[in-house]
Amino acid sequence: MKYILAFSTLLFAQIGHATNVYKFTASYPENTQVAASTRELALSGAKIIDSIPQLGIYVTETAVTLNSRNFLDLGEVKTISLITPNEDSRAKQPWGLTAIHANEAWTISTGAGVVVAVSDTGVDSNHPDLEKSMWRNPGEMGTDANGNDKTSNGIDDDNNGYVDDVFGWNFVKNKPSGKDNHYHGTHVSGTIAAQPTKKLSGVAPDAKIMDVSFLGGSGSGSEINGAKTIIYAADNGAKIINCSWGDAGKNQIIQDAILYAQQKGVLVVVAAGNSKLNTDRKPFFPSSIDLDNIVSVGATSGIKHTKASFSNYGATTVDVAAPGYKIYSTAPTSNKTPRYKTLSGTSMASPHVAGVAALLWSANPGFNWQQVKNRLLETTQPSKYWKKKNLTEGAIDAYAAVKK
Ligand SMILES: [Ca+2]
Ligand SMILES: [Ca+2]
Repeated sequence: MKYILAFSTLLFAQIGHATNVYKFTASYPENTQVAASTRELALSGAKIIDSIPQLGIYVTETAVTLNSRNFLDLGEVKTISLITPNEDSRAKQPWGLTAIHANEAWTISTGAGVVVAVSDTGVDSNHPDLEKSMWRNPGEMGTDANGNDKTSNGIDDDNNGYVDDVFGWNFVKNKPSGKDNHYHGTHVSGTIAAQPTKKLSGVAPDAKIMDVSFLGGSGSGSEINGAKTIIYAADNGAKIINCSWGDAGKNQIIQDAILYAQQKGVLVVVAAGNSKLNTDRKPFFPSSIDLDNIVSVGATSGIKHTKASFSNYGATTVDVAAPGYKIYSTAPTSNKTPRYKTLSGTSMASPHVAGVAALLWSANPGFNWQQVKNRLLETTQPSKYWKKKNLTEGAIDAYAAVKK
């Protein structure tokens, strides 16, 4: 069968002017009227102002009329929000490490060789507990032919479309990442891979954090930029992507991006949300997206894996639980002083599972995402508090996952 490029439009609400998103796909029947390519779009005079070529998505400044019709309405492109965590002023030791048996797991694996992308508000790469944990793009390190430092020479040395992207990319400000627009991403990153100190350690301290941000200081960002964080991570070597965000609106572009990540062999760990809801009935996205490479995580509130009262749940839509109450972790430095915060939320639970996935993948580098996910879900600690409330009816167990 001959494949042709099909085309569809969807409304893209943007302040100031109407914008259309054109999606090209390769799966429409031959008798469909189509725009043959981006060339046809260009000939129409429409100016492409944004795009995700990997997903066939092109955003134009003005509506255009082509010899075609709408085939697929992806819905309004919208804003996505952080799952707002609750803050607690009392610093707590990271009890979550005890609950998931991290100490025992570290006798086998500490996560070396695995890159975990944090799609969030950004990461403070100067925090002393995170500095050594940051992924550094090997294609933007060293010196160029003119003897200049590749990290800051203003050149896209590895030709990946991003100039001087040492730690990843900040899609809010369209510049290299390594700073936090907020504090959420730095906290999530500490739970995954902070260097061990007397106060805390990440679950996988030898894993590397790739900083891909799309949520700004107010904790919101666009769906298209959210998709770009996932695409960037999948294209630049991340094995795991942590997404501690979401909302109740279905978002097709995010789904397409996670499917793209699946095709690149990437596991996506997501927070189930903090609305006390059964997401089997009232879905929460991306947690409720039906793609196999997603692991959806609810929050526990104690060492016995009690369900945190705020946590969403769902016997089919939530996979596993992890510590998400009064989690002590890194916060952005202020005047060169490293800071810390104690936060609660499924945003804090998801990075515990992303960290365990890194331990497991490091111990079994030949595994594919499906094997990693299967092992994570086969080795949970049973919890009566999660009976019929998540797929495994249990909480993550780092040691059981890596010891086989
Ligand atoms: Ca680059
Ligand atoms: Ca450079």
